Amino acid sequence: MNDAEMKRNYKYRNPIIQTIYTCDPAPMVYNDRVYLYTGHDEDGSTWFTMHEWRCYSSTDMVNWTDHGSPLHYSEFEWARGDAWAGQCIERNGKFYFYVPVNKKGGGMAIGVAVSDSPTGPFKDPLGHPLAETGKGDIDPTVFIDDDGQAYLYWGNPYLWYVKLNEDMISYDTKVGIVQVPLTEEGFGKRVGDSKRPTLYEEAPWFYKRNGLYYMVYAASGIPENIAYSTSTAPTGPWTYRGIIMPTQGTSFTNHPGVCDYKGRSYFFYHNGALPGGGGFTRSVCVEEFTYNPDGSFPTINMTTEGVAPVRNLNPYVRNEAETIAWSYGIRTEPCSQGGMNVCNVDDGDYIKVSSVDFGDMGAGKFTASVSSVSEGGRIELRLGSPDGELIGILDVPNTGDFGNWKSVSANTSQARGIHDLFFVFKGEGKDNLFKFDYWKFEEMKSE
Ligand code: FUB
Repeated sequence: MNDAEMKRNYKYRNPIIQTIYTCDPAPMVYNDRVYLYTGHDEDGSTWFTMHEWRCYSSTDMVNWTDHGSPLHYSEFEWARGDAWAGQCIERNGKFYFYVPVNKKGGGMAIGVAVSDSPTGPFKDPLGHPLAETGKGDIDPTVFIDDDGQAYLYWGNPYLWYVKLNEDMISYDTKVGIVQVPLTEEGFGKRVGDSKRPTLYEEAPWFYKRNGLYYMVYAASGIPENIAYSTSTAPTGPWTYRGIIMPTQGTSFTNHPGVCDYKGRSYFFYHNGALPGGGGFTRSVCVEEFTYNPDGSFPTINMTTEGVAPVRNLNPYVRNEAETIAWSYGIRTEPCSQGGMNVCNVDDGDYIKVSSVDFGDMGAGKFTASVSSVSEGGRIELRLGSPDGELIGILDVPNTGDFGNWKSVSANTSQARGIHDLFFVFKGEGKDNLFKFDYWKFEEMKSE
């Protein structure tokens, strides 16, 4: 996609994050909400230049709220960089984020960071790696079985696991670090690479469904596809089951994350679809799928349509400006009022919020928290598209400072029913017009 396509492709739902490059998706369902942890490819990267992880969440699978960065590699005092693919899991109200980082002395190792909140901040409780073999310690995946035993798998080119102790920050040293036998029966046969005789490459995603254990992983070398193996036990033996997602998109890596939410199954992955995108500037996408009756995966292809909303958005409560289905031009940043806000708002940029349910009474008033150091600008409220029906215009004044937030309101025409809502930013051709933290509609009052 180029920049012009990005602007006009407001009907797309993939990639699900447009404000930065994201990769290595790891969904976690907690308290009726899907949290999505991702890596962050820095703009213009020509290598896996990644300093932090990012967190997003959604209750409808189409509008994603940006929670910023819950963890930076520098939290690990022993690390020097490479915030690569991680996964977070909840246990007894605490959140455990397993990640690979590059050690100060060199070489990747698996660390763990802990938080009381799914959005962080996460802290390193150990001050040293949780696990390392010295042989490709990347891409940890974690799962807690029904009997309470937690397993951590990881690795490229080898596949390792440990049985985590109940504290989730240590493992059973009597069992130690176990190397999974990468057999042809278990992981398929690779031709032409004597060092990697099976299809297994990296990025394992481990979980259980209906008594069957699944190992979904990046496979077949570069460029990667996504394949999977299953087992009737958490530690194998594994049976190779085939390719789920063929090699597609413009990223030579891919990385799976699978979850169920509201009775539907979702497959997260990454590609290079955003403008400037590619193997080191990737973007997370999601597809809905249905398991075959025998528990096997269907083939899942990358799409731009993505997934349908599983519920509508209520505009009559506070909504974060950084809750976004699709956006053009804008960025997000930590907000001086807490949380995140939308920034880099230039004339012509827009945000789409999907499936907004204005109800039968309809909206009568719109209020937003904004700040500006210039003469400000306008937020046009439109339905259906960036040039769709205009239901109101909010004038954003100069608030004197970007840190000086003001609540401003505008009357709106009586929008009723369910619509995609567009915030279209206007400012006579100017850049950096204002910042936008949150918004809310009020219902039209009955006479
Ligand atoms: O994002 C860096 C690396 O690329 C990950 O660790 C791999 O899974 C691949 O996606």
